[in-house]
Amino acid sequence: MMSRILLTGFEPFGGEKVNPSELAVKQLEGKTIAGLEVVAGVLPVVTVKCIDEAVKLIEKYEPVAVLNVGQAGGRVELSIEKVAINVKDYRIPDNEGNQIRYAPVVEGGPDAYFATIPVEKIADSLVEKVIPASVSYTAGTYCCNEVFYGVSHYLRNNKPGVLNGFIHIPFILEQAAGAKPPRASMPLEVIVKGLEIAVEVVAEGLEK
Ligand code: PCA
Repeated sequence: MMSRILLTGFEPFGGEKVNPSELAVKQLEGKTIAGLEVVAGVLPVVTVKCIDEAVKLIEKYEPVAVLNVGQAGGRVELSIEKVAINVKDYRIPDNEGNQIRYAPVVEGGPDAYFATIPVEKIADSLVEKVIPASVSYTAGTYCCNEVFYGVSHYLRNNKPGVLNGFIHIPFILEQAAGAKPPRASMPLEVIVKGLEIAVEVVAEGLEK
């Protein structure tokens, strides 16, 4: 059986009609990239449930790597996240109205986890292929960081060989055209291409 990589996006939140992370992972679902079969899922923007859904998908698909993707409105390039922190401090309520302040993701868990995908190599490969990208040292303290931390914690304790990481993506053009105040954006095709390159780099690292 072909090895799988799980890509996850999120449902829309914060009053947006779409979430580009959902659109992007759906475009890649079912493709084979560098010998990896892409499986995909969409996570709720709801505390705890977001991690539970991600873990469910991992147990269902048994992937060799997990790449969670989320929208980071305002960012101007693809952000390859280096670190997940054990903090939840929500800037806005989640999609079920939970407004969490100053709480850990996992009570008593380690302060932080580094991504186990080759973060720096992915950022460099993207730039080399003329896609704006950089390593980011904060995934925030909202649902995205929560999923990144929760998945890191789950894998470390249950499936230590499985790689994981998180990529934040900008708004797409449809979310930016006519917006006041103006918003940075990137075409969905470029984001999809960028994720494809990220998967290729992850796949290269898996080959021994
Ligand atoms: N972005 C949010 C959560 C869901 C998403 O797509 C975040 O950056 O935390």
